[in-house]
Amino acid sequence: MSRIVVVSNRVSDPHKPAAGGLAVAVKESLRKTGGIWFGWSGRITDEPARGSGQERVRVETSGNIRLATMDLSRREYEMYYAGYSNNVLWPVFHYRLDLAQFDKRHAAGYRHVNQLLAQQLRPLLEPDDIVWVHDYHLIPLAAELRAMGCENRIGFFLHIPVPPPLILAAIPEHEWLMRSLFSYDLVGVQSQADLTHLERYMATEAKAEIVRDGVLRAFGRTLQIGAFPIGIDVNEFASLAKGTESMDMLETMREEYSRRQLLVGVDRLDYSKGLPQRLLGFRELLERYPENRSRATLIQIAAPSREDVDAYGELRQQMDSICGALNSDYGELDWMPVRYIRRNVARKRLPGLYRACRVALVTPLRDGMNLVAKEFLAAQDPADPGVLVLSRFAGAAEQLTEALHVNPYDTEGIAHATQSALTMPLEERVKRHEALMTRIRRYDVHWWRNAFLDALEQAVVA
Ligand code: ADQ
Repeated sequence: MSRIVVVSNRVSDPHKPAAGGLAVAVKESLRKTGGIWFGWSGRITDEPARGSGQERVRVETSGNIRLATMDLSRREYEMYYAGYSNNVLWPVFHYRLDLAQFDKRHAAGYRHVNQLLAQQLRPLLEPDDIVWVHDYHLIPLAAELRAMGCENRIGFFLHIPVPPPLILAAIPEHEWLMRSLFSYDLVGVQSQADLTHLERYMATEAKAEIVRDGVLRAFGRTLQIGAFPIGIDVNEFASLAKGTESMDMLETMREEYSRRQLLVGVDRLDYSKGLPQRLLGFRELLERYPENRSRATLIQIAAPSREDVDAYGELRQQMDSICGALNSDYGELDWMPVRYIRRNVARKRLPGLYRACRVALVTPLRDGMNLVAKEFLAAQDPADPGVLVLSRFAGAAEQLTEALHVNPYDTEGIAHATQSALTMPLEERVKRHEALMTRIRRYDVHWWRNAFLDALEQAVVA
């Protein structure tokens, strides 16, 4: 069996809990088989780093995984990570052209860091290694590796959505960027909608020949593309749920909120997650269905994220103001409608939190998949489960058809769906939960890993 080399922007200690879907999934997919995890250490060095070759890579061993990391200089970080990845690719791929800040220097910095990463990774690779590159920070990595003579099988998985071709075409460097995908043997996306957009882009903008479904040819190379919806580790989550931290959390919540119906949202504080709209939807619920006043409490956990990007600072202020107004307009001496907590919750406690809640509001404006939706369902008591209110614009909506789907821009729609969730009879809750769990179990993180790697091994390379 070939060794797996995972490359992602950030490498974190596999034995420490991580927020962020990618870290969770990569850890869970490498833990069983071992291999190399290569990428940025997360550290920024103030001195511009010099030199090439091996000198910037640090290799540590953590169980059966070798962690190969390098630091970035402040300038590299600003151009590649904050500048291009988070101010161009993240907003555009989430359909937010209004938030994109195009700057040629950032595009050059992005390319430079991808070159640098390829240079550092190249000597670590054995000829039989299978390389699995993750996410939008590293789109041109395979092209850089190929330019250095690397002939390994290389696959790429995009964790975020693929927008329609004309939105992608707004990126000034889109031709270069998307062409570089042809250096991979397999490109995986989260959903059928993403796959359709990718194929249409390749056919119309890159003039690729569609050899057959999922196989494209252009620039002298054949590329296979496919949808591989990411899942969670259901068993690991179930055992977390039985752990003391989770049980303590459940008990604390039940004591603290014994007379309330709880709703929960758990997200990174990111504009793609639709948090202000969700809070306004909850406000609308209290307005339209006053029986929920003094009764329903929304617990919104939001982990701070990318705080050096302007749009995130604005979102933080917006949330402070919406939550403040909600609590002061509707709150009573013995009841606050929203508990807004801007930090991470320890992963071990999450199942207990989810289980204490009757409804989860997962209402992103756009999301590649959204693992919180799946975690919430996996944490429920099958005999008395909670209800998932899910944005139709989350990748997860394609799979989780028995959730209550909403348009996250429609605050009244969120209010009505939330009311249906809060009042749904037990029998219907159980039925929906069962159907959803069958799919979550079947398409778990192991399925995702195996389906992607099998397809990569079998991809026609030419
Ligand atoms: P994210 O945008 O980070 O991931 P998501 O899929 O919801 O979004 O994953 C978040 C993960 O981090 C979950 O495991 C969740 O439990 C955890 N998490 C989030 N906020 C937390 C908090 N405040 N406290 C503790 N834990 C928290 C990207 C894409 C998604 C895609 C994943 C995986 O944007 O669409 O589903 O990658 O591919």
